[in-house]
Amino acid sequence: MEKDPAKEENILNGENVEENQWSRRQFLVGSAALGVAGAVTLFGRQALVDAARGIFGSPVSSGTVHLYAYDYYYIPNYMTWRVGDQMDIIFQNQSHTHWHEWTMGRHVNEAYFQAFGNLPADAWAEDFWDGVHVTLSDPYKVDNFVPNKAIVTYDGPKELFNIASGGDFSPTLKPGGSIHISFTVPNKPGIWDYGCFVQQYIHYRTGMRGKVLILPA
Ligand SMILES: [Cu+2]
Repeated sequence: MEKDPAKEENILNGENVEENQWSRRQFLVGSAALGVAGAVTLFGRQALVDAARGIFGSPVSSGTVHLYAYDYYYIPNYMTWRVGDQMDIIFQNQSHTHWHEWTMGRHVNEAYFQAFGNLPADAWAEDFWDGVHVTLSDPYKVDNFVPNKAIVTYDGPKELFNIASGGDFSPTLKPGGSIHISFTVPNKPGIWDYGCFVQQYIHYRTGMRGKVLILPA
């Protein structure tokens, strides 16, 4: 799809402070990020992220994107999508020990952070996947999948997806698990957050989160 610099400019210079900051942000992406992933233990996760942000730009990611879950961060942790583009997210849990999920939305309910015991599973006030057509395929070691209000097509036997209810749209993978999520980027431009709320939001609070900038068509 053709870029529209004017519309892109509107997004980047919007009234939202967070959106204004976006143009200065860089992000971890693709094979280059994988190459430095091994250095995490040496330099620390935050240093790595900061360094990578200074190195890479933020091109539009259309087509296939590999999204990796580690303890406790995602690679990439920044993505740029464009309304109307076809996306194929291969979500893969690289942890050998931890369950991880992928949720996406806006306005995380931070009141839950101070809570104890069983917490509500719907952390986002606004679930990005509400009303979005999604096709799931190639499930492997899926702990459970919550469709919430997405319109989901399951490619293959449904029982493999361990469909659950309650909370935000969220594939949760066992260690080593993976799932393929296909969709057309809906008309929801702006900045969205993603994160993992496993273990009473500890993963999210520890830094297991990222952002997607969605540009208008
Ligand atoms: Cu997690």
